[in-house]
Amino acid sequence: MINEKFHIVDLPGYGFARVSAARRATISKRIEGYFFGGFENLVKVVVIIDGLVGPTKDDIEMIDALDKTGKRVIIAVNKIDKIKKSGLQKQLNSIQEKVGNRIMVPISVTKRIGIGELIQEVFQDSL
Ligand SMILES: Nc1nc2c(ncn2[C@@H]2O[C@H](COP(=O)(O)OP(=O)(O)OP(=O)(O)O)[C@@H](O)[C@H]2O)c(=O)[nH]1
Ligand SMILES: [Mg+2]
Repeated sequence: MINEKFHIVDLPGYGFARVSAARRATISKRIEGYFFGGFENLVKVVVIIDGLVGPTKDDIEMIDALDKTGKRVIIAVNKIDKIKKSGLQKQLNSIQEKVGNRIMVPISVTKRIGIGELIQEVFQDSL
């Protein structure tokens, strides 16, 4: 809870944990309900993708589906510390091409790169 105004909620990824298939299905349904159940208080979603891997089919599907609901989507491109400096711009351009005209913030959690920019995007118009 932030400033008694909004919540930041951390959800598990689509690969989530090494759990049973049944448990996985339950979690999956809950996530779907949370995103696609018409929950109006949910206004923004940060989709964290792996910068080295680029957007997976699941990432693109999730981003497209969220877009359709009218939620504002921010794509955090994480682990950019793992990309060779000389190839970084090329990789970011390639990711941008795949995710289309959407807000994308390159970050590294471990090297603390882009965190300020991401916070800026998350809190834009909400303070
Ligand atoms: N090199 C590098 N490793 C990172 C970075 N961010 C996270 N990791 C590593 O990636 C692994 C997974 O990180 P988590 O924060 O657990 O990822 P998550 O998306 O919350 O995972 P789930 O909740 O299980 O979906 C950990 O070993 C982290 O240390 C980063 O920016 N750079
Ligand atoms: Mg997690």
